[in-house]
Amino acid sequence: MSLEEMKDLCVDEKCLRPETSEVGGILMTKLMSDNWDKIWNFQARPDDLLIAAYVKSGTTWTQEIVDMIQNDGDLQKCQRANTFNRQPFIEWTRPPLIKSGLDLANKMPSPRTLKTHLPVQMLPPSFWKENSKIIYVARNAKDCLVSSYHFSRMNKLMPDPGSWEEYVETFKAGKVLWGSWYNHVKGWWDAKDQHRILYLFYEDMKEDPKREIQKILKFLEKDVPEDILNKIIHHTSFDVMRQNPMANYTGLPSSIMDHSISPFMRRGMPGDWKNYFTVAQNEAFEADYAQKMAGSRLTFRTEI
Ligand code: PPS
Repeated sequence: MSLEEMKDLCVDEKCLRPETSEVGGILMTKLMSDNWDKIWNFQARPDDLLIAAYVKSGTTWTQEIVDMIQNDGDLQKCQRANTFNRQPFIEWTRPPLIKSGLDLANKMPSPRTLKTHLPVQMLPPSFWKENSKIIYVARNAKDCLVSSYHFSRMNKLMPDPGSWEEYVETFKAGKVLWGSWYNHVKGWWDAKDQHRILYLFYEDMKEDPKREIQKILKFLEKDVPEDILNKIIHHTSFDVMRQNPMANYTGLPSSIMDHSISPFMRRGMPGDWKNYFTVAQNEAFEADYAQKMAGSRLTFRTEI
């Protein structure tokens, strides 16, 4: 479908700010929950690679790194399509604007790389049965919150976030699409030693992309020469990806994602939460965080 055709389809306000409903206590768009049986019964393959993350945790960044690795640093090959068409987002659908991730994945020849934001308990069981490799990326809660607040403002396929103050409470209560951040990062953390899961942190990737890309290479059992590794680091840096129309979501019509409200590639920096949280909001957030994360050995850096 051409961009012009997509624009015409998007004039219909009904496609914007979707209805939501819950599956297993997790908020989803109604389109996702109506499609849940198909999502749950999705057939993974043993050579699938799944990139899993809570929303706004560095999914697209990891997708680009993986695609560059799989294509040995060939930029042209990585420009073949938008991120969401290169690596199907299995649970997402918004017909007729965005092709169903399931349909795309089902038609894709192996080996496939797929994306999900599902919490671990909602992952289609075939991924466990087939023992597919999974890369999970986690990002500290406060930066995730800030990023998803701005994303929800600019992306009309997300529920309206309301005011900043309202959104802080909505996030803490986990009443956002794909559910609670706290349960998501803990759930995948607890699963990581029982399955083929590489658990990465956004802050580590920012601090030392070379080290983290090398972890991905090892996990994928790939090796690339030093010059290709440096090319991958450069091409997947925030400043370069921000200019890459195949990774920065500017290919979608502005009636869907309005980058003038807030660009998809917005700030890309750990610690940006300090520009938004008041002292009182931060104190309340920390107290609530300590309760929700009590008993977990999982720790995050909120700045680097
Ligand atoms: S989504 O829509 O949930 O899939 O979003 P996701 O890709 O997980 O997260 C988007 C945030 O990641 C930032 N980003 C990057 N940061 C550093 N380096 C690179 N290369 C990079 N690519 C994307 C993006 O800017 C969003 O974060 P914020 O804080 O909003 O800038």
